[in-house]
Amino acid sequence: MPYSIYVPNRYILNVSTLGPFQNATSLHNDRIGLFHGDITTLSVDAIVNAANLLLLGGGGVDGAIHRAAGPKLLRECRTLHGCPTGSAKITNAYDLPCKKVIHAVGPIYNVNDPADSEIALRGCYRSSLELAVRHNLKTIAFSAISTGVYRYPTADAAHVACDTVREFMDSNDGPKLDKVIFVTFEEKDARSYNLLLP
Ligand code: AR6
Repeated sequence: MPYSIYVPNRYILNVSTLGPFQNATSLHNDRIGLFHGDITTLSVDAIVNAANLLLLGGGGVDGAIHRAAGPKLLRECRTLHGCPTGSAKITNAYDLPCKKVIHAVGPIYNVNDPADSEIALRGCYRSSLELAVRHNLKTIAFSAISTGVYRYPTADAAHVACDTVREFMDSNDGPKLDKVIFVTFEEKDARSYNLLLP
């Protein structure tokens, strides 16, 4: 079924034209999309921030989300008292066009223990999806958690993201979500997701 996202002042993005998800059925393909651009422009139910343990803002996508949401976001984040790595917390979205922001804390990639980093990254995606379902949110857009200053290799991170989302969609809670969108900002991220979601 065609599905569109309203991108303010820009254009209507039709994500139904996206290609198949590797090892996935049409059940997955129809409900997973890619968007190349700024996550703060998406009027989905929830966007997922790549935050840090303190949840008090920062650079990268975290900085962009806080700038676009306005100072009330930081005020609410202060009441959350941080969040452990591999987990996520939810706030209102204030001046952003989406309804909620889910703040996920990705791992700082550990070259000496990549398995540990993977467990934490999977935790981010799973916790965010669980929060979305708990709050009755149907459309969720993920930033490429940990692939910036936290240095998680992009292709590995994209694989973890796709695999965890597919697993969730196959779970009992999976049908409660209408659409999951992976947002790529840099070319390297776009290339990795294009390979997985040709
Ligand atoms: N829209 C979508 N994606 C973006 C945007 C944007 N506006 N801006 C950057 N990205 P990073 P991390 C992509 O470094 O690695 C912060 O200071 C970017 O290209 O933002 O999880 C936090 O406070 C990259 O692919 O997050 C933490 O301290 C992805 O977002 C720390 O950085 C994630 O890059 C978290 O590091």
